[in-house]
Amino acid sequence: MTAVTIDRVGQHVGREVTLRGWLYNLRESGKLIFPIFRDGTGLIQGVVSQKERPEVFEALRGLTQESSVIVTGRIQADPRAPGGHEIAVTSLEVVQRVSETDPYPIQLKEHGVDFLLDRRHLWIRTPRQAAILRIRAEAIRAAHEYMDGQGYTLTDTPIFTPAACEGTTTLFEVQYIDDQKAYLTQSGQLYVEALAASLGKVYCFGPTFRAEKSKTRRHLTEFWMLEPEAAYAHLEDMMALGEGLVSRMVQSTLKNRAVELETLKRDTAKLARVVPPFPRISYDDAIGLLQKQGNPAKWGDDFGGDEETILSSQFDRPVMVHHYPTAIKAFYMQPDSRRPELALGFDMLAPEGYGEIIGGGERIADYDLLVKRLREHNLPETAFQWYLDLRRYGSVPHAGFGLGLERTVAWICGAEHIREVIPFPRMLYRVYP
Ligand code: NSS
Repeated sequence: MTAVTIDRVGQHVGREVTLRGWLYNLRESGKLIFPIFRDGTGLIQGVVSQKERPEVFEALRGLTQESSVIVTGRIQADPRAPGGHEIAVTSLEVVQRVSETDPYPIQLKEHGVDFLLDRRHLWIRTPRQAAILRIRAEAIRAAHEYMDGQGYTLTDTPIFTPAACEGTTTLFEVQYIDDQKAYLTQSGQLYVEALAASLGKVYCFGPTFRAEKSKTRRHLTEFWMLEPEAAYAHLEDMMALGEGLVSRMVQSTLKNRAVELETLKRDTAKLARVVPPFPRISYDDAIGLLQKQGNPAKWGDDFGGDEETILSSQFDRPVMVHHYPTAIKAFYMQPDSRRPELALGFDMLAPEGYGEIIGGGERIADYDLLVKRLREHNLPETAFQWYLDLRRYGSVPHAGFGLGLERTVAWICGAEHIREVIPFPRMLYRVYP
């Protein structure tokens, strides 16, 4: 018997096939049983009549949710069935029967989020979670495709690092071999800067870590970041690359994951508008805009979630805010030569209150200025000698950014909280399962 997946049953109408998966739900109606099976690619309803298949009927009767099963039956088109097809089951093998006394803990009803997070290893089986994970995979695939198409070479940066990249307050310290200390990387940026001087245009895409003490719907302690870096590139180049990358991720998801977006009941009209050009506003103008909306922000303040939400709600696609005050940005940001109090940096804010999805800009290329900044930020110069070498040997203007994968996917999915869009979220007070 041909083993097929549920997403492909449409090609087997009228034929008998075998599906391998799990019992998702069961409805008994007199002499008929309607099981719903899932196999990771979708759901399909089955039908079994007691009269025609007494042995299958008995095997299914009372079968517990999430028992694993191999099902053989004839595929029939049925416009009323979810997915448009039904399987008339002719035989059934129970691979593992979930015990009646220890039933599957996640029922087809609402559960509290802590209950679900404690059972994340099971929660990921539900259709909503599976749809999110498929969208995440599509967003990653589209991102790689876009970056490759732009001539960027994928390079992997280390996870154990000797120093901070994004401030010392969120560093995870690990005891390295013997009594050496190391830190989990906050960003691959410093290393892609070195790689850009080797390969020209590069990007890394990997896990990054921040000991975030904030418990918000936008923060994880372990998240994935895509970080392009290009030699001889400037702020404007990175804003153009960022808008191209984000629109490709969104448009590819719309095209290739329409079923999953439907499962999530995502308003796709909002996503369809996400095409270049994205609006760009200066920090100066952003402050003016906030004040006009009655927000108390004043020049020099960094933006928090509230400010980001107000700013992004003015636009129907992501907005890029550029030229922030140097004082509130990272040590490596290149100041604008015309107004050195401003940095050649930008953030991209997603619509619908999802906040900052990209941060980046131009890096300091000058050796002396970089040393000065390291000192101002109290960073250990010895750990940065290799980074300073990049300014000693053939320094060039260069720029890049970091795109937070989970924030981007949370927005694409319309997810309420970032924890749903990574298979096993790591957050303040949560490293289980
Ligand atoms: O701190 S960033 O704004 N910038 C950097 O790390 C640069 N070193 C990147 C670069 O230029 N190569 O972080 C970049 C993005 C930010 O816009 C968010 O989308 C995401 O990383 N981010 C996070 N996502 C989830 N959880 C947390 N805690 C988090 N922190 C940043």
